[in-house]
Amino acid sequence: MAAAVATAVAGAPNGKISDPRSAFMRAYDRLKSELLQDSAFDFTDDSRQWIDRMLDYNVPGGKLNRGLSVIDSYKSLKQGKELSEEEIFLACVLGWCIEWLQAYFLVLDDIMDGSHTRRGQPCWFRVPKVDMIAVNDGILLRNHIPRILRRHFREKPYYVDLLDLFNEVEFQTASGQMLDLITTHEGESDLSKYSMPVYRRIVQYKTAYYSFYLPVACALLMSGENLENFIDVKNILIEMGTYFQVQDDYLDCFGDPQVIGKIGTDIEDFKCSWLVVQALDRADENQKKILFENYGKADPSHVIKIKTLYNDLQLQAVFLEYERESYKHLIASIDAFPSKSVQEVLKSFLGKIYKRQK
Ligand code: GPP
Ligand code: MG
Ligand code: MG
Ligand code: MG
Repeated sequence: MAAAVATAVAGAPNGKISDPRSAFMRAYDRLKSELLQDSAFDFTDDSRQWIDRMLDYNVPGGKLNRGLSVIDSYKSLKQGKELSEEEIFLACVLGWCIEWLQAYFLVLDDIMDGSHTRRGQPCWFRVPKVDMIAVNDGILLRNHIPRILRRHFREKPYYVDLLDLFNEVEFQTASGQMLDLITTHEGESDLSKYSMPVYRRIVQYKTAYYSFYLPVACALLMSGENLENFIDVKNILIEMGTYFQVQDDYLDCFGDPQVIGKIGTDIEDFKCSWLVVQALDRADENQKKILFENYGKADPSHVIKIKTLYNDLQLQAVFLEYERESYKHLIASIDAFPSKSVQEVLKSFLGKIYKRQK
């Protein structure tokens, strides 16, 4: 798998993109400076500095998997043909639009989840003098996306489809976030309402569309494809996105905060996490009592009781088995695709997340 990841990052030996990551970072600098010169807003020195710092703090510091996948996927769809500088740059721009979208979601999600750290630093709203200005920064991040798209894609035949795609995916994600938040209220009055179908619906909407479908859909639009012809691809990507969020939930409890860059809050927040759904499924009456009495409480003594119960129920082993099975199932579904380039896109994406530790 390490080799697959290396190829995905460095590009196939016959391709022109020898180092997509550095091309990608150069595109970030250009997009940022364009936004800072945007004549629609009369920047003062202070306001320019605020945006500059806010962008650097929130946009480029993640794994960049989503953004880099646009370039990677576009390259596979071109079946080894050399990409022009222009094509590489445009794929990078779409990749950054997804990273901007992600930054917008994370700034607001961290407020809603009461989180403390993100990507190894305090959440943006916890930074001195930021506080609830972070809400407006989230709105600004979101508004940067159509400005970037207009500047670079306005003349393209697929411009309207791109705008529509970003709007649709944002709507799906916000709907998923709503399900995540209101389900938590239902769980507080009756924890036994948490089940696998409830869980799957939340994560499909809050994570899978924007993290998995969106990068590939961007690459397809750039290649001149009609998204309506790729419903099967979309369904596999949603499956992959669900697996990715199960990993996120697992790492929230069992991951190393130094490695994942964030301190988990799912137990304290009463979240409908994959772990609590599995625990409810396996617990006897006594263990259920422990869950009902301790889940969703901020005090560390309660949290530790939940973690001990997760260990007693061997949820780490349950997760490893789930991971193996999901991988097997996804590979089999991908292999059933007639198009080799679509297979390559999907396998490369899966290779980036399989057994991830962060
Ligand atoms: C991940 O949930 C989902 C999102 C980040 C989407 C947020 C959507 C909004 C409209 C704000 P999570 O809370 O498990 O993520 P993390 O563990 O990274 O905090
Ligand atoms: Mg969160
Ligand atoms: Mg959340
Ligand atoms: Mg999480």
